Amino acid sequence: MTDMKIKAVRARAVNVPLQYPVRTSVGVVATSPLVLIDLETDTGVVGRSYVFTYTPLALDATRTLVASFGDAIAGRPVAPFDVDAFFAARLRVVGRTGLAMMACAGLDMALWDALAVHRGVPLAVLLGGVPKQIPAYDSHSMDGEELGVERARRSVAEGYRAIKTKIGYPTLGEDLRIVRALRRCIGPDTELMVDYNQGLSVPEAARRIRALAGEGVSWVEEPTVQEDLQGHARLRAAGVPIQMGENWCGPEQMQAALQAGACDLAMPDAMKIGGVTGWMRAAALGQAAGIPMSSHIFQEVSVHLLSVTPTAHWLERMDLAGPVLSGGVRFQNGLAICPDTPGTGIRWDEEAVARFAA
Ligand code: SMN
Ligand code: MG
Repeated sequence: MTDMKIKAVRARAVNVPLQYPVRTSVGVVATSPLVLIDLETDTGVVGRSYVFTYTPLALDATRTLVASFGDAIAGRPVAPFDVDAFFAARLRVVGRTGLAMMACAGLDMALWDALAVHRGVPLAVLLGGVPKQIPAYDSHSMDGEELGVERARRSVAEGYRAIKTKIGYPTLGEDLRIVRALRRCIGPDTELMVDYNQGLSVPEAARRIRALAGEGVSWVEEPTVQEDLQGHARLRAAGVPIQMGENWCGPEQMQAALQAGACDLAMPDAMKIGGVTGWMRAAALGQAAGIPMSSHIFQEVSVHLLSVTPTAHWLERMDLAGPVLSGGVRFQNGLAICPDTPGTGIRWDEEAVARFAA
Protein backbone atom coordinates (compact mmCIF):
# COMPACT_ATOMS: atom_id res chain seq x y z
CA MET A 1 0.00 0.00 0.00
CA THR A 2 1.63 3.29 -1.03
CA ASP A 3 2.40 5.54 1.91
CA MET A 4 1.46 8.80 0.23
CA LYS A 5 -1.90 10.15 -0.97
CA ILE A 6 -2.81 13.12 -3.18
CA LYS A 7 -4.38 15.79 -1.00
CA ALA A 8 -4.99 18.74 -3.36
CA VAL A 9 -3.74 20.28 -6.61
CA ARG A 10 -3.11 24.00 -7.03
CA ALA A 11 -2.93 25.37 -10.58
CA ARG A 12 -1.75 28.94 -11.18
CA ALA A 13 -1.49 30.73 -14.52
CA VAL A 14 1.46 32.99 -15.25
CA ASN A 15 2.56 34.72 -18.44
CA VAL A 16 6.33 35.05 -18.29
CA PRO A 17 8.42 37.44 -20.40
CA LEU A 18 11.02 35.88 -22.69
CA GLN A 19 14.49 37.29 -23.21
CA TYR A 20 14.03 36.47 -26.91
CA PRO A 21 10.63 35.79 -28.50
CA VAL A 22 10.51 32.36 -30.11
CA ARG A 23 10.11 33.36 -33.74
CA THR A 24 9.16 30.45 -36.00
CA SER A 25 8.22 30.24 -39.67
CA VAL A 26 4.62 29.69 -38.59
CA GLY A 27 4.25 32.27 -35.84
CA VAL A 28 5.84 33.97 -32.85
CA VAL A 29 5.74 32.83 -29.23
CA ALA A 30 6.16 36.26 -27.64
CA THR A 31 5.78 35.27 -23.97
CA SER A 32 5.83 32.00 -22.01
CA PRO A 33 2.32 31.13 -20.78
CA LEU A 34 2.66 28.54 -18.01
CA VAL A 35 0.36 26.70 -15.63
CA LEU A 36 2.29 26.14 -12.40
CA ILE A 37 1.25 22.98 -10.57
CA ASP A 38 1.63 22.33 -6.82
CA LEU A 39 0.48 18.82 -6.00
CA GLU A 40 0.03 18.60 -2.22
CA THR A 41 0.23 15.17 -0.54
CA ASP A 42 -0.94 13.94 2.85
CA THR A 43 2.67 13.71 4.03
CA GLY A 44 3.24 17.44 3.51
CA VAL A 45 5.48 16.79 0.49
CA VAL A 46 4.55 18.97 -2.52
CA GLY A 47 5.24 17.85 -6.08
CA ARG A 48 5.83 20.65 -8.58
CA SER A 49 5.77 20.97 -12.36
CA TYR A 50 4.57 23.29 -15.06
CA VAL A 51 2.67 23.09 -18.32
CA PHE A 52 3.65 25.33 -21.26
CA THR A 53 0.61 26.36 -23.33
CA TYR A 54 2.47 28.04 -26.28
CA THR A 55 -0.14 30.82 -26.52
CA PRO A 56 -1.91 32.86 -23.80
CA LEU A 57 -5.13 31.95 -25.62
CA ALA A 58 -4.85 28.43 -24.15
CA LEU A 59 -3.68 29.45 -20.69
CA ASP A 60 -6.96 29.79 -18.80
CA ALA A 61 -8.52 26.67 -20.34
CA THR A 62 -5.43 24.61 -19.51
CA ARG A 63 -5.35 25.93 -15.95
CA THR A 64 -8.99 24.96 -15.56
CA LEU A 65 -8.28 21.47 -16.90
CA VAL A 66 -5.34 20.98 -14.51
CA ALA A 67 -7.47 22.13 -11.57
CA SER A 68 -10.45 19.93 -12.44
CA PHE A 69 -8.29 16.88 -13.23
CA GLY A 70 -6.49 17.54 -9.95
CA ASP A 71 -9.79 17.50 -8.07
CA ALA A 72 -10.64 14.19 -9.75
CA ILE A 73 -7.52 12.45 -8.34
CA ALA A 74 -7.60 13.88 -4.80
CA GLY A 75 -7.44 11.01 -2.32
CA ARG A 76 -5.77 8.61 -4.76
CA PRO A 77 -2.28 7.24 -4.08
CA VAL A 78 0.69 9.22 -5.40
CA ALA A 79 1.18 6.54 -8.05
CA PRO A 80 1.74 7.97 -11.56
CA PHE A 81 1.02 4.69 -13.37
CA ASP A 82 -2.28 4.36 -11.49
CA VAL A 83 -3.22 7.97 -12.27
CA ASP A 84 -2.21 7.48 -15.92
CA ALA A 85 -4.53 4.45 -16.16
CA PHE A 86 -7.29 6.42 -14.43
CA PHE A 87 -7.12 9.28 -16.94
CA ALA A 88 -6.71 6.91 -19.90
CA ALA A 89 -10.03 5.35 -18.93
CA ARG A 90 -11.87 8.50 -17.88
CA LEU A 91 -10.80 10.47 -20.99
CA ARG A 92 -11.10 7.57 -23.42
CA VAL A 93 -14.31 8.80 -25.05
CA VAL A 94 -13.39 12.49 -25.22
CA GLY A 95 -9.80 11.64 -26.25
CA ARG A 96 -6.69 12.33 -24.18
CA THR A 97 -5.16 14.74 -26.71
CA GLY A 98 -4.23 18.41 -26.95
CA LEU A 99 -4.81 20.43 -23.79
CA ALA A 100 -6.19 17.38 -21.97
CA MET A 101 -2.94 15.48 -22.56
CA MET A 102 -0.94 18.52 -21.50
CA ALA A 103 -2.88 18.80 -18.24
CA CYS A 104 -2.51 15.07 -17.50
CA ALA A 105 1.21 15.27 -18.27
CA GLY A 106 1.64 18.22 -15.94
CA LEU A 107 0.04 16.25 -13.12
CA ASP A 108 2.21 13.25 -14.00
CA MET A 109 5.40 15.29 -13.75
CA ALA A 110 4.26 16.67 -10.38
CA LEU A 111 3.45 13.17 -9.10
CA TRP A 112 6.92 11.90 -10.02
CA ASP A 113 8.48 14.99 -8.40
CA ALA A 114 6.52 14.30 -5.20
CA LEU A 115 7.66 10.66 -5.14
CA ALA A 116 11.30 11.64 -5.61
CA VAL A 117 11.13 14.41 -3.00
CA HIS A 118 9.44 12.02 -0.58
CA ARG A 119 12.30 9.53 -1.04
CA GLY A 120 14.89 12.29 -0.86
CA VAL A 121 16.45 11.48 -4.23
CA PRO A 122 16.77 13.23 -7.62
CA LEU A 123 14.14 12.11 -10.16
CA ALA A 124 16.90 10.45 -12.23
CA VAL A 125 17.78 8.27 -9.20
CA LEU A 126 14.13 7.39 -8.53
CA LEU A 127 13.95 6.26 -12.19
CA GLY A 128 16.90 3.93 -11.60
CA GLY A 129 19.76 6.02 -12.96
CA VAL A 130 22.30 8.56 -11.82
CA PRO A 131 22.22 12.34 -12.45
CA LYS A 132 24.35 12.91 -15.56
CA GLN A 133 25.80 15.79 -17.53
CA ILE A 134 23.89 15.92 -20.83
CA PRO A 135 25.23 17.59 -24.00
CA ALA A 136 23.01 20.63 -24.62
CA TYR A 137 22.41 22.74 -27.71
CA ASP A 138 21.44 26.37 -27.39
CA SER A 139 18.10 26.85 -29.14
CA HIS A 140 17.59 30.12 -31.01
CA SER A 141 14.87 31.51 -33.30
CA MET A 142 14.31 33.08 -36.69
CA ASP A 143 16.46 35.94 -35.49
CA GLY A 144 17.69 37.25 -38.83
CA GLU A 145 21.40 37.48 -39.60
CA GLU A 146 22.55 40.20 -37.20
CA LEU A 147 20.87 38.92 -34.02
CA GLY A 148 21.38 35.30 -35.13
CA VAL A 149 25.14 35.76 -35.39
CA GLU A 150 25.26 37.73 -32.14
CA ARG A 151 23.42 34.94 -30.26
CA ALA A 152 25.53 32.24 -31.89
CA ARG A 153 28.73 34.03 -30.96
CA ARG A 154 27.59 34.31 -27.33
CA SER A 155 26.56 30.62 -27.20
CA VAL A 156 29.94 29.45 -28.47
CA ALA A 157 31.67 31.75 -25.98
CA GLU A 158 29.55 30.15 -23.22
CA GLY A 159 30.83 26.74 -24.30
CA TYR A 160 27.95 25.32 -26.31
CA ARG A 161 29.09 22.89 -28.96
CA ALA A 162 25.80 22.99 -30.85
CA ILE A 163 23.15 25.56 -31.68
CA LYS A 164 19.77 25.34 -33.38
CA THR A 165 18.29 28.09 -35.48
CA LYS A 166 14.82 28.38 -36.96
CA ILE A 167 14.58 28.94 -40.67
CA GLY A 168 11.85 28.99 -43.31
CA TYR A 169 12.46 32.55 -44.51
CA PRO A 170 10.50 33.62 -47.59
CA THR A 171 13.22 32.37 -49.93
CA LEU A 172 15.69 29.49 -49.95
CA GLY A 173 18.39 32.09 -50.59
CA GLU A 174 17.67 33.70 -47.22
CA ASP A 175 17.76 30.31 -45.47
CA LEU A 176 21.17 29.61 -47.00
CA ARG A 177 22.47 33.10 -46.22
CA ILE A 178 21.59 32.69 -42.52
CA VAL A 179 23.01 29.16 -42.31
CA ARG A 180 26.28 30.26 -43.95
CA ALA A 181 26.57 33.34 -41.72
CA LEU A 182 26.08 31.19 -38.62
CA ARG A 183 28.57 28.63 -39.89
CA ARG A 184 31.18 31.36 -40.41
CA CYS A 185 30.52 32.51 -36.84
CA ILE A 186 30.56 29.16 -35.02
CA GLY A 187 33.27 27.44 -37.07
CA PRO A 188 33.42 23.83 -38.32
CA ASP A 189 33.45 22.09 -34.91
CA THR A 190 30.16 23.42 -33.52
CA GLU A 191 27.05 21.57 -34.69
CA LEU A 192 24.26 23.50 -36.42
CA MET A 193 20.67 22.25 -36.47
CA VAL A 194 17.76 23.92 -38.26
CA ASP A 195 14.03 23.87 -37.45
CA TYR A 196 11.31 24.62 -40.04
CA ASN A 197 8.44 24.25 -37.53
CA GLN A 198 6.28 22.44 -40.09
CA GLY A 199 6.31 25.43 -42.40
CA LEU A 200 7.02 23.92 -45.83
CA SER A 201 5.16 21.80 -48.36
CA VAL A 202 6.87 18.49 -49.09
CA PRO A 203 8.14 19.58 -52.55
CA GLU A 204 9.48 22.89 -51.19
CA ALA A 205 11.03 21.09 -48.22
CA ALA A 206 12.75 18.62 -50.59
CA ARG A 207 14.12 21.55 -52.61
CA ARG A 208 15.42 23.39 -49.56
CA ILE A 209 16.84 20.33 -47.79
CA ARG A 210 18.73 19.27 -50.92
CA ALA A 211 20.26 22.75 -51.00
CA LEU A 212 21.15 22.48 -47.30
CA ALA A 213 22.76 19.07 -47.79
CA GLY A 214 26.12 20.66 -48.56
CA GLU A 215 26.08 22.99 -45.55
CA GLY A 216 26.96 20.52 -42.78
CA VAL A 217 23.62 20.86 -40.99
CA SER A 218 23.15 18.13 -38.35
CA TRP A 219 19.37 17.85 -38.64
CA VAL A 220 16.36 19.44 -40.28
CA GLU A 221 13.46 19.55 -37.81
CA GLU A 222 9.74 19.28 -38.69
CA PRO A 223 10.20 20.31 -42.35
CA THR A 224 6.50 19.77 -43.12
CA VAL A 225 3.26 19.35 -41.16
CA GLN A 226 3.99 16.92 -38.36
CA GLU A 227 0.93 14.76 -39.11
CA ASP A 228 2.36 13.93 -42.57
CA LEU A 229 4.46 10.90 -41.66
CA GLN A 230 4.81 9.74 -45.27
CA GLY A 231 5.94 13.23 -46.25
CA HIS A 232 8.61 13.20 -43.56
CA ALA A 233 9.67 9.70 -44.63
CA ARG A 234 10.13 10.84 -48.25
CA LEU A 235 12.19 13.83 -47.15
CA ARG A 236 14.77 11.56 -45.52
CA ALA A 237 16.15 11.00 -49.04
CA ALA A 238 16.94 14.71 -49.47
CA GLY A 239 20.31 14.40 -47.78
CA VAL A 240 20.03 15.76 -44.21
CA PRO A 241 18.84 13.75 -41.13
CA ILE A 242 15.16 14.44 -40.39
CA GLN A 243 14.25 15.27 -36.79
CA MET A 244 10.74 15.37 -35.32
CA GLY A 245 8.70 14.47 -32.23
CA GLU A 246 7.92 17.60 -30.21
CA ASN A 247 4.27 17.31 -31.25
CA TRP A 248 3.80 13.56 -30.70
CA CYS A 249 0.80 13.18 -28.37
CA GLY A 250 1.68 10.13 -26.31
CA PRO A 251 4.06 7.25 -27.11
CA GLU A 252 1.50 5.81 -29.52
CA GLN A 253 2.17 8.68 -31.96
CA MET A 254 5.91 8.08 -31.64
CA GLN A 255 5.32 4.42 -32.50
CA ALA A 256 3.30 5.42 -35.58
CA ALA A 257 6.06 7.77 -36.75
CA LEU A 258 8.77 5.13 -36.24
CA GLN A 259 6.71 2.52 -38.06
CA ALA A 260 6.25 4.96 -40.97
CA GLY A 261 10.01 5.53 -41.05
CA ALA A 262 9.24 9.23 -40.71
CA CYS A 263 12.49 10.35 -39.09
CA ASP A 264 16.17 9.64 -38.55
CA LEU A 265 16.12 11.24 -35.09
CA ALA A 266 13.46 11.69 -32.39
CA MET A 267 12.74 14.51 -29.95
CA PRO A 268 9.63 13.91 -27.83
CA ASP A 269 8.34 16.75 -25.69
CA ALA A 270 8.19 15.76 -21.99
CA MET A 271 4.69 17.28 -21.73
CA LYS A 272 3.02 16.20 -24.98
CA ILE A 273 4.49 12.67 -24.83
CA GLY A 274 2.69 12.22 -21.48
CA GLY A 275 5.02 13.46 -18.76
CA VAL A 276 7.64 11.26 -17.09
CA THR A 277 5.45 8.20 -17.58
CA GLY A 278 5.00 8.91 -21.28
CA TRP A 279 8.69 9.69 -21.74
CA MET A 280 9.86 6.42 -20.17
CA ARG A 281 7.59 4.48 -22.54
CA ALA A 282 8.90 6.57 -25.46
CA ALA A 283 12.50 5.89 -24.34
CA ALA A 284 11.81 2.16 -24.63
CA LEU A 285 10.51 2.68 -28.18
CA GLY A 286 13.60 4.72 -28.98
CA GLN A 287 15.85 1.97 -27.65
CA ALA A 288 14.04 -0.73 -29.63
CA ALA A 289 14.30 1.39 -32.80
CA GLY A 290 17.90 2.39 -32.05
CA ILE A 291 17.00 6.02 -32.72
CA PRO A 292 18.86 8.92 -31.01
CA MET A 293 16.42 10.70 -28.70
CA SER A 294 16.67 14.39 -27.79
CA SER A 295 14.45 16.51 -25.56
CA HIS A 296 12.21 19.47 -26.42
CA ILE A 297 12.11 22.44 -24.01
CA PHE A 298 11.13 21.40 -20.40
CA GLN A 299 14.83 21.44 -19.58
CA GLU A 300 14.37 20.95 -15.81
CA VAL A 301 12.63 17.57 -16.16
CA SER A 302 14.40 16.57 -19.39
CA VAL A 303 17.87 16.57 -17.83
CA HIS A 304 16.67 13.83 -15.46
CA LEU A 305 14.87 11.92 -18.22
CA LEU A 306 17.83 11.97 -20.60
CA SER A 307 20.00 10.69 -17.71
CA VAL A 308 18.03 7.42 -17.94
CA THR A 309 17.31 7.33 -21.70
CA PRO A 310 19.27 4.55 -23.46
CA THR A 311 19.61 6.46 -26.77
CA ALA A 312 19.96 9.92 -25.17
CA HIS A 313 21.18 12.47 -27.73
CA TRP A 314 20.89 16.26 -27.14
CA LEU A 315 19.10 18.35 -24.46
CA GLU A 316 17.45 21.47 -25.85
CA ARG A 317 18.38 24.56 -23.87
CA MET A 318 15.51 26.98 -24.15
CA ASP A 319 14.61 28.61 -20.85
CA LEU A 320 10.82 29.12 -20.79
CA ALA A 321 10.28 29.12 -17.01
CA GLY A 322 13.45 30.61 -15.53
CA PRO A 323 11.91 33.94 -14.44
CA VAL A 324 9.49 32.13 -12.07
CA LEU A 325 11.95 29.47 -10.85
CA SER A 326 14.40 29.73 -7.98
CA GLY A 327 17.32 27.69 -9.26
CA GLY A 328 16.75 25.49 -12.29
CA VAL A 329 19.14 23.61 -14.56
CA ARG A 330 22.79 24.67 -14.56
CA PHE A 331 24.70 24.69 -17.87
CA GLN A 332 28.48 24.46 -18.01
CA ASN A 333 30.72 24.01 -21.05
CA GLY A 334 27.76 23.05 -23.19
CA LEU A 335 26.52 20.45 -20.72
CA ALA A 336 23.27 20.43 -18.76
CA ILE A 337 24.11 19.45 -15.17
CA CYS A 338 21.43 17.22 -13.67
CA PRO A 339 20.83 18.39 -10.08
CA ASP A 340 21.50 15.90 -7.27
CA THR A 341 18.88 17.48 -5.01
CA PRO A 342 15.56 15.69 -4.33
CA GLY A 343 12.95 15.69 -7.08
CA THR A 344 13.29 17.58 -10.38
CA GLY A 345 14.67 20.70 -8.70
CA ILE A 346 11.66 22.82 -9.72
CA ARG A 347 10.98 25.45 -7.03
CA TRP A 348 8.97 28.67 -7.55
CA ASP A 349 10.18 32.20 -6.99
CA GLU A 350 6.91 33.24 -5.36
CA GLU A 351 7.56 36.96 -5.74
CA ALA A 352 8.01 36.48 -9.48
CA VAL A 353 4.98 34.20 -9.68
CA ALA A 354 2.89 36.99 -8.18
CA ARG A 355 4.45 39.51 -10.55
CA PHE A 356 3.68 37.47 -13.67
CA ALA A 357 0.28 36.15 -12.58
CA ALA A 358 -2.00 36.06 -15.63
C1 SMN B 1 9.69 25.55 -30.36
C2 SMN B 1 8.56 26.15 -30.89
C3 SMN B 1 7.73 26.90 -30.06
C4 SMN B 1 8.03 27.06 -28.70
C5 SMN B 1 9.16 26.44 -28.18
C6 SMN B 1 9.99 25.69 -29.02
C7 SMN B 1 10.56 24.79 -31.33
C8 SMN B 1 11.73 24.06 -30.81
O1 SMN B 1 9.82 23.97 -32.18
O2 SMN B 1 11.97 22.94 -31.28
O3 SMN B 1 12.46 24.63 -29.99
MG1 MG C 1 11.01 22.43 -33.00
